[in-house]
Amino acid sequence: MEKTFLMVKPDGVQRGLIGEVISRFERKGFKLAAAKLMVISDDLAKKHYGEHADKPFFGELTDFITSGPVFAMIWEGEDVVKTARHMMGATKPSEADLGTLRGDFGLTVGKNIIHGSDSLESAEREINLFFGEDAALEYKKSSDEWVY
Ligand code: DAT
Ligand code: MG
Repeated sequence: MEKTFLMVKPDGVQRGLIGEVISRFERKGFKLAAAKLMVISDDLAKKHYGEHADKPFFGELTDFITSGPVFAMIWEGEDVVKTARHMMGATKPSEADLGTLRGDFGLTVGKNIIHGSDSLESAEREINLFFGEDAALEYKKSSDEWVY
C-alpha cells in the first residue's frame, strides 16, 4: 500500500495541533505506520529541504524546522501522497482552502503547520531519511474492510 511522510512542524507542535493532525488523517481512513517526536539536526534539515538550497528563504526554513520538536509520521493508504497534500492545503495559508490544515490553522508561508511529501519519489526519500528502511509497521486495522 502507498505510504507518505508527514510531519507536524515546530509551530504545529507548540500550538497543540498534533492531535488535530492525527485525527484528520485517522478519520479519513488512513493508517498510521510510524511516528516519533524529534528535534531535527541542521544536517537533516539541509538534506530534507535540499531542493530549496538555492532559494532566498533556505536559511530561514532550516532555522525554523530545527527550532523545536517536530512530530514525524509515516501514513499509509490508497493515494495517500496526493490526498494528504489536498488535506494539508496550499503552501501559502492565504491560498489554502478552508477545511485544509493550512487553511484552517496557518497564517504565514513559513509557519504553515505541516509538511507532506509531494510525490511517490519524495515520500520514499523522506521516509528513509527520517525513519530508515523497514520502519513502517505492517498491521491489520479492523476498519480497513469498511474503508476499502
Ligand atoms: P510545501 O511545504 O507545500 O511542499 P515547498 O516545498 O515549496 O512547499 O516549500 C517548503 C517550505 O518552505 C514551505 O512549507 C514553507 C517554506 N517556503 C516556501 N516558499 C516560501 C517563500 N516564498 N518564503 C518563505 N518560505 C517559503
Ligand atoms: Mg515541498
